[in-house]
Amino acid sequence: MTQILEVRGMTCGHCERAVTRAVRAVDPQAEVRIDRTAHRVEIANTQADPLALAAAIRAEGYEVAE
Ligand SMILES: [Cu+2]
Repeated sequence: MTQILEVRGMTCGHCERAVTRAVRAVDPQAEVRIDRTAHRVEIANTQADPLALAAAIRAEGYEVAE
């Protein structure tokens, strides 16, 4: 399944990598595509709990819309 999250606070490639790492820590098989200007994080090929993914991204210091 594919999940789309709205994530605020990503300003550069480092942020994108931090978010990608956080997602992969929850689900190593997840495919992550990020458009930071659109605040869009697409997580494909995942069975992970959306709340767990959001929590991992928040733990890196980014804001995830409900
Ligand atoms: Cu950054």
